[in-house]
Amino acid sequence: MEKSFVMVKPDGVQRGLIGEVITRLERRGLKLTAAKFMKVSQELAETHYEIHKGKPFYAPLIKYITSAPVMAMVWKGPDAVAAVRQTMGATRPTEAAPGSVRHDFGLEVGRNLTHASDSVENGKAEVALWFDESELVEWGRSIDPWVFE
Ligand code: D4T
Repeated sequence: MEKSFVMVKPDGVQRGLIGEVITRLERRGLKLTAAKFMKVSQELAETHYEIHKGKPFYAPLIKYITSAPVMAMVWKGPDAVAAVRQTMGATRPTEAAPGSVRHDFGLEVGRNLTHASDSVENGKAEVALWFDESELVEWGRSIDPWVFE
């Protein structure tokens, strides 16, 4: 089953939206596999956003993501990467679909509240970057047969 790395970014944490994001993913039927509340080091931020190095928004992005704690998580399910991206909404909140987290709570791309892996491949790489194998919890959920076909 696919895994998606999901982060409630510093603005989401400061605005008290950790529970809102978790609730939406839980209600969707996705399964929580790992979670930790943490401050992001400069090194981790730079590795995670390496692809954006050199872009005008890179420096503010690193400053923002290291400015306050984040909630880092792994969510699992069939098509989890696409499902989570849909629940979060497009990168720019003003382009995010109504009902998505970024639409419902956001305005600016530099304060877009959450991160979610954008491909299955990146999902694997991000889970490995943010979590040790020992932090991933494999568990049986009693409702699984009612959510997963
Ligand atoms: P993340 O990676 O944070 O989930 O965002 P997305 O996957 O949705 O979008 P992204 O990688 O294109 O952008 C990473 C991060 O940079 C911020 N950003 C992006 C910004 O501040 N200005 C911009 O013009 C863009 C494109 C927002 C998300």
